[in-house]
Amino acid sequence: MRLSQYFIPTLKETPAEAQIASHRLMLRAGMVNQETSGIYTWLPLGLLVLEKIQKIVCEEQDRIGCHKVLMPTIQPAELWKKSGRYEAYGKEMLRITDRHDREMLYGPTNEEVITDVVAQYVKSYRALPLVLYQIQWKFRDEIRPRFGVMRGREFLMKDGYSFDLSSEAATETYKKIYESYLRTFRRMGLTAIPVRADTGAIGGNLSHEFQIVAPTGESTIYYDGHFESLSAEDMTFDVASKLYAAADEMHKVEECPLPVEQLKTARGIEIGHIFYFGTKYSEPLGAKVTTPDGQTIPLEMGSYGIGVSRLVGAIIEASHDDKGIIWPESVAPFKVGLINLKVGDAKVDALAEGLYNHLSTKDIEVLYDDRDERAGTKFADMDLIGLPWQIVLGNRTLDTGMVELKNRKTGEKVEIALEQVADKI
Ligand code: 5CA
Repeated sequence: MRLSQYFIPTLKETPAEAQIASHRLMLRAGMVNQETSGIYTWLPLGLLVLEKIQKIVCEEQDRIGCHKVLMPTIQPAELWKKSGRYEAYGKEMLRITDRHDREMLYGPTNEEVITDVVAQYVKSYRALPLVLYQIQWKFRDEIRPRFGVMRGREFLMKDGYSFDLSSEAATETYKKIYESYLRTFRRMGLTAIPVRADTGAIGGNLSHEFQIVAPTGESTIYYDGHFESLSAEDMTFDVASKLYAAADEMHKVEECPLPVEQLKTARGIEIGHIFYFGTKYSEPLGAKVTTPDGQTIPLEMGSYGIGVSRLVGAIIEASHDDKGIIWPESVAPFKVGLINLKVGDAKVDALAEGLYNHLSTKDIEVLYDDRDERAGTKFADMDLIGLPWQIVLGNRTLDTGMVELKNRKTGEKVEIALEQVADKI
């Protein structure tokens, strides 16, 4: 992509309303625009990151055999009256009336809709286990939307729903998804700590939140210091769930078994939340199947959320410096920023164009700064946008055939022959 033709409305000034780094950086880097409290337009650069995150989430869901669907954002109130949540959900639910005076709502979550679908089509144990998921916008009229996309009112969630015959089978599914979540977050450069949690408005008896440690997190978490020494391979359900880790509300109501020196307390950002709630929805919504011995019983269910749009902010909280964002390669909007310091010089332009085309044919995503701007502006913008690699071409490239290759994360710069830079990346 050529920056001169692109749409990245970067800001020089730090927006006054933004209290935390990720919110400031997302506004300054031109990733989102706030329309009204907690509601955002995703601009091109922000959308690229949002899409990369979605792709990783889908790949990991598909890998463990979940099936993708797409449910509507607008739901009939009737289903929520059946489950008993229509009144209970309170003011956080955006209620809508259609032209025929029918009560509708903008979905804050989708247990009712998916259970209704499964109730209609799944009649036998042979169809089980079944996990359906979607990535869809949700609306929650949060009392205090804040921190940009981290606590929005309209936000993008991956929500998955599992259906099993027995509570043992449902627990196995829960474990499988728990482990898949750790892998999903790791691919985005995040180490998530699964903490036991309250089930809140979703309900049920087993629940974990996936938290990343960040000073700006909204939750307080308590966990065993041994978590920090667990390697990725050790992070299985059986190992991790034996270590003490609890979210605030949970920690208050139970005995903490750890000696104080082993207990860590930190602020955390909740990037995912999973629930096992048995027949809470299947019973009232009539999702029942026949068992091998001919009985008819309600399905055992769980639900599994990932805050897809929140993750964009969370990744920035975990990875930035005073110059800007530092994208992990897996979610970076482009892999490389190509900076031409001599725009207008026919020879340097030709070299830069050549490299831009070469990188593009190798499927390396490049943002080419071909603007006629001062070097300082170009460097500052590229650091702000935070692409993993920067390549700088200028007078020296003409003299020596060398370009400068900079790693955004380490700051390390090397001189390298122009022909070799694509391979190096
Ligand atoms: N039905 C279940 C799981 S499918 C559910 O709704 N779970 S949840 O309420 O915990 O939400 C799932 C995830 O969405 C959270 O872990 C969080 O990462 C994200 N999330 C929740 N509220 C917001 C919000 N206001 N803004 C941005 N992300 C949010």
